[in-house]
Parts: sequence; structure tokens; C-alpha cells
Amino acid sequence: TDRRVSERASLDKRDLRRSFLDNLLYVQGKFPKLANNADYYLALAHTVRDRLMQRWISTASAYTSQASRTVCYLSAEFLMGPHLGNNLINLGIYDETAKMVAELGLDLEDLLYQEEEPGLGNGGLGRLAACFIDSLATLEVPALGYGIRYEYGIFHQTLVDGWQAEKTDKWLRYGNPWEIARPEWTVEIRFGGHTEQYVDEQQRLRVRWLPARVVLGVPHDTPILGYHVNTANTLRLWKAEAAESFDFGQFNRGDYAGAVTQKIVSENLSKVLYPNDEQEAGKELRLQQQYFFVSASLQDMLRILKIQGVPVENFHEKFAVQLNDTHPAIGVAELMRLLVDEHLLVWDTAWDITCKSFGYTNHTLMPEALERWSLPLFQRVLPRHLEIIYEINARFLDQVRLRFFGDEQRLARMSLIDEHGPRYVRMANLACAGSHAINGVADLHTELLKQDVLKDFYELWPEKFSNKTNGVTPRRWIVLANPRLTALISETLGEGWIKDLGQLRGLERHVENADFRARWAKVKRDNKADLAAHITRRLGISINPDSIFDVQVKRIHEYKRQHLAALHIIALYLRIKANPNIDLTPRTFIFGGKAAPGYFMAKLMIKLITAIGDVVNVDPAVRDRLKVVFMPNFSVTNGQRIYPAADLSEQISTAGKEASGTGNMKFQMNGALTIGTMDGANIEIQQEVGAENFFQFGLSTPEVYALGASGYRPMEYYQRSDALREVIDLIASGFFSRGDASLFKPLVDNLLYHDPYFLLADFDSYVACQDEVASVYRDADRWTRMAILNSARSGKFSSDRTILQYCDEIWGAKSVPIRLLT
Ligand code: 26V
Repeated sequence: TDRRVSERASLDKRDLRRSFLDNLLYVQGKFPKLANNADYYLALAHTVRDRLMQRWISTASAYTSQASRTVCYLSAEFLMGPHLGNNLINLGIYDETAKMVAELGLDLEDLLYQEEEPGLGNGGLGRLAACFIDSLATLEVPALGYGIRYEYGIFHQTLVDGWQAEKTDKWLRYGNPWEIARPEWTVEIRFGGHTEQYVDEQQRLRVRWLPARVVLGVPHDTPILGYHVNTANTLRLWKAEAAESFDFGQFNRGDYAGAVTQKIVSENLSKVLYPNDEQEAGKELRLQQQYFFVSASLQDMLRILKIQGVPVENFHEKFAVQLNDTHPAIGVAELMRLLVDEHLLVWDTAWDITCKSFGYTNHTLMPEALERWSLPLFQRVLPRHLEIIYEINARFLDQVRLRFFGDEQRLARMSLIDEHGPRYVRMANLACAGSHAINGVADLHTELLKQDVLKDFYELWPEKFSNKTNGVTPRRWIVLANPRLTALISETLGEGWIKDLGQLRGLERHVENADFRARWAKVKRDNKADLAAHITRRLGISINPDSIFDVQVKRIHEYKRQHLAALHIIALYLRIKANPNIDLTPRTFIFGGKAAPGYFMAKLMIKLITAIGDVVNVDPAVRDRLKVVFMPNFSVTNGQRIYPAADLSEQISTAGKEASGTGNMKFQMNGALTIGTMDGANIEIQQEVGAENFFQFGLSTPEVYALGASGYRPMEYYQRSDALREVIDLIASGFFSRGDASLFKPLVDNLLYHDPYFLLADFDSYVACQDEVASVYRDADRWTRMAILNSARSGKFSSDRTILQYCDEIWGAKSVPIRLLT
């Protein structure tokens, strides 16, 4: 049997082939003659999974026997993307495997596209968690990702008559070869009911929580392999199941249907990811989801502590617990409950442990995005936690009262309970009060947190605040997504850059080498041809690969201003109509992104873009100089096709609104130039690449604030700019809606009379900057130099750099190299 085990773990090509065909037979139950690509994908996934196991258990056993600090990343979202390709890269067997399957008449890429991606996140925040988990493993840092195993991930987007339509994401339909259920580590999570006081044996007054119902959390583990290391960390996602024993009462009374209903209610907890980037203050299920995974995760940490024989008093020495936004902030109250009510620690000791354990990352400046729960709802779901929050609040406000004597308004602002009108629990305040570290995700964002959103907390505890500029993993976003560029860079610099992205600076030496530039340009041209072919195949739109690929892919939001890009397209179209022979640099505008299903204006923005495409793409006067494509269902998988083919990266949010952005970094690494506002991490990208290699436009954050304060009147911009007026008038006339002037009226009126995101104020600056883009693009060699310098100077934006900063400055975590157990 020893021989079997080693063959199943062997990276040798012959063994890979043998395992692959074995798995086709023994896992899929198919002969090659009957097998389809889905069968081959699963056979290959199991072949790779087998090769992860030894690394996984070696890692687990090293962590159990060592006293090293473990990072626990608590996140309601992990937007992982497909695992197979990434695991092949990280194991170092991608090329071998491609050859092996080719010899069997198969195409590896076709097999990779069979994988249903686990889309367990909305956008930036969830994808950041996935990049962090990759970097932690690659840096060999002991880490666990804790989250929810949603049965339905982010909805699948289709377009129906140019409007977004949503379909459920049944990603588990054909099974998930990457996870292993661990029912033996199931935990119980309690909800509702009431509390009562009692006196314990030592005559101390204590509180007991008598819940109304109990749900089980069953861990489902996925190995997360680092790049060319033995470390395989764990992503532990909780699935909700009914606690059957709890329903026996009902069952025995003969209420079988009632018991089954209870079971369904319990399992709803991990049923679906909320697709809204919007305030969910009324959504009871959402609060239950948050508490469900946080309680399960903290109980799991306490279990691990126990098997390691570490006393609970040392919890914070063993674990650094990071809150990915406020979604897991209930963890502050839950750890207090576990330590005080269950482990019988005194309050002050428990509070000290809690504050030393937690760190809080804020991800948005949008005031409407700050999470709060109405008090009656909170009381109903988590009665014991409300008591604990009151106690935390009383002690916290005492501290504030001493520091800021007589400042009643400050007390009201900082209270964990909002008491202006109907009362709410403020989750950001809870997260700040219970954490020793608070961070923003880009320089500007952190400064704005300190000056604005979290100003009071900054004035109380300046030492808790720091910046951790976001990053993205070069393994997925360059090596896997862009094999042509990877080959060129590695031939030029060796492979060290993949783990140390700063080494890309070495490319600067080759900028003046005409042969290198030609190879660089060919990589981009080939990637563009691939994407053009894909678009033609899927959408039936023919694309000129020599046009500028001008791309905006991200969630659809007014603050991200996809409609500003739409206004620019119309401005170009009007130039052609006014002067059919105008010498315009050909462009392909590519959009992608999902709108929250209840966000009317975002859905109307999608309709506007598709409506413009319907006109522009077929108007003979345009003569293929403009193409407008809305690619449906933007996802990690689609991103991997799109970023490598982009020439121009659109990062055009209103200054002061985008916390960081991470798509901007993926574009930059893949050699796209950025047209952007001075917002989020754009500012740091410009700093790295130099102003001469970045297309900057628009108001700065202070200018936006000043204009807003002085009484912004968008109508004045409309009246002053001929180009702008013609664009707006054309939309308002119904030209893009078959004469129906009412269709886009809400959007047009919003711009003319409110324009909360300052599109009209930035329009002229944006169009002028786009004209500069077009003129630079005509000098192909100049463009290529700028593109090379953009990639060469993207090292800062590796999530490896970000994670090293979190480890050094917040988590106190160190790398633990893993020796393979045999
Ligand atoms: C945004 C909004 C916009 C207005 C309506 C309410 C609302 C609620 C939530 C959000 C964003 C949620 C958090 C999030 O995904 N933030 C993103 O985090 C990324 C990673 O740090 C960062 O790059 C993005 O700039 C930030 O939007």
C-alpha cells in the first residue's frame, strides 16, 4: 500500500497520467470513450487534490505541535475563483499536466473552464480575502480563513433586452472536489430566547442564556496551497444544519411537519450570499448568518486551544483574529460571552484578551454602508449579546467621559448604541472598541477614516490606527491569467518575481530594447485577439484587436461612475456624426459588473451602456471605429480573460469614495495604463509609475468637498459645456431608447438636478484626458514603453507585501516552514 500512497502523491508525469485515468474510472465511473470534459475535469481535480493531502496534513501537524501564532481571517465573503488552475501553478505542475492531458487528446484550458467557480463574495472585499489567503500560504504563515459555505454564491448575471437578469448560482450542483466535510468538529450555535441570572457554587452572580433554538455548524475545509512551498493552510467554511435532537419534542408530539419546517429554517442560514452592497438593517437572516459563522469560528479556536493544552487566558497569544469589515464584528461580544459565561473568566481579563486578539479593517467610506442593527431585532436574535454590548458600552463611555470631560455630543457619537430616533447597535463602533488595531486599505482611505468616519476613535486612540494598502496575488492575476506575459518576464528576469514582485523593477532595464518592446507588444496583441475571439463567439460582436481595449470591470455603482464612461462614448459618437471622416483612434469599450438586484439606478446604468452599444455597434457611419461591449456575468473567471487583454484601465470613481480598488492593480500588473481620479489606491499607483505614465483627471477629494459645501449646481456645467449638453440632450431625447424619452429620464434628471457623484463637474476633464489617451496610443512604441513601466512598477501591489505588513504591524505572526511528513 505504501507504493499506492506515494504514486497518488507523485508529481511525475507518468504517475499523473496513471492517477488521472484511475480517477476517471474509480471516481467518475467512466471509460475515456464515454467521458465528457466535465468528467475529465473532475478526474483531474481529484488527481491534484490527492497531491495536496500530504502537504495539508504535514502543515496541520506542524501547526498543532508548534506554539506559533495563527492568523484567523474572519470574512463573510471569500471570492476564491476556480481552484484547479491555481493549484497546478502552485504545485509547479501546470505545464507537465497540460502536456499529459494533451497526449490524451484533451485541452487543459477546456478542462479548467469546466470548474464552477466558488463565487462566495460580492466584489472587492471578498476577492481581497481570497488574495490574502493565497499570500498567507505562500509566505508560510499559519492561517485559517473562516467564513460561510453559501449553497448559492453571487447570482449569475444575464442580459435580457439589455437589462440585467439574475439567476441562482448553483455552484455545488456537480459536487465540490476541493472540500472535505469535518462533521466531527461540528459546533452548536444558539439563537433567541432569554437570559436569567443565577448564583454559582462560589456564590458569584452569573448569567445563563436560554436560547429558543440551536443550529449546527459543520466545517467544510478546503486546502489552500502556497506557491512552491509545502504549506497548505485551511479555508474553513461553515454549513448550517438542523440540530435534530432539538426538534424531538415537536416530533414526539406528532408535529412531523413542524419539525421539518424547523430543519429548513436552520439550513437557510448558509443558503445564500446577500448580493447587496446596501444597508441590510432590517434583514434578520443576515445578522443570523454573521453570528452563525463567527460563533462557530470562535468556538473552533477554543477547541484548537484545548487540544493544544493552552489555557484560555492565552487565547490572544495563539490567535490573531482579523475582522474583514464589520460583518464579523459581533465576534467581540461573542468572545466576551464565551470567556465570561462559559469559561468563567472575570470581565477585565476577558476584555484584555479580546482587545489583544482582534484587529478591524474598514473597507468603505460610504456613510450608508456603515452596518447597524435595530435594537428590537438584535434583542430578538442575540439577547445575551445585547447585555454584553451594554456592559462594554458603559465601561467604554466611562473612558471617553474621563478623556473628553463634558463633551456630551462626542459621547453620543461614540456610543455603541445610536439613540437618535429609533435605536441601533453600531457595528463599526463595536469593532473599534474591541480591537487593538484599526486599519484602512489605502493611504487616502486611512487618512479620511482618521479625519472623518472614525475621527472620534482616532482622537481617543491614535496609536491603534494604521494603513495597509491593499494588494492582489500575482500567482492568479499574472501567472495563471497571463501565461504569455509570464513567459516573457521569466525569460527576461528568471522566476524570482513571482514570490517577490518588487523584482519586476528589473524590466525597466529592457524598456529601451526594441526587441523586448516588440515581444511585449505581441503578448498584448495576442491576448487581445483571444479576448476578441471570445467576445465574438459569445456575443456575436466583431472586435478589432488593434483598437484600444478600454475596460471598466467592477460592481456597478453610481460612485464608480460607469455612466461617466458612457457619456464619453456618446461624445465620441457625436463627433463622428458631426464629422463622418474624423480621424478617431479606434476603441473597443468593454464593461462588466453586477448591479445589486434592488439597485434601480445601477440597473439603469447597465441598460444605458447596452443601449448605446445597440446604436453605435451597427451605425454604418461609425465604420467600426467604436464598439461597446457589456460582458455579462463578470466574475473571477472572466476577470482572468479580461485583465491581460486590456490597454486602458478605467478607475474613475468620485475622489474620496473608492476605499482602495484592487482591479486597478490587476490591470497595472498586466500592462494596462490607467485613466483615473485621485482616489483610493490610484494615488499610490500614480506615485509608483510616475505622473508621466498615468492619465489623471478630475477633482481631488478636497475639491469635491469644497464644491459640495459651496452648493454644487450641476446644471451650470450642462449650460457651460457644448459637448456635455449635446450628450445629455441626446440621451434625454430618447435616441438610445427607440424614441422613449422616459426610459433614461431618472438618470438624466438625477445628473442635472443632483449629481451626487460630480459627473458633470468632471466631464470636460475626463474627455480631455481621454483625448490625450487616444493621441498617445497612436504612438505605439511610446504606449508600449509606458505599459512596460506600469508592470515594472507594480511590485508594491502584491498582496504578499500587504500581508507582510499585517504580520509585522498587527498580527505578530511569523512564517513556519513545513517539512513534508512521509
Ligand atoms: C459599498 C456601498 C456603496 C454604497 C451603498 C452601500 C454600500 C455598502 C457596502 C459597500 C462596500 C462594501 C465593502 C467593500 O466591498 N469594499 C471594497 O473593499 C475593497 C477591498 O478593500 C476595496 O478595494 C474597495 O475600494 C471597496 O469598495
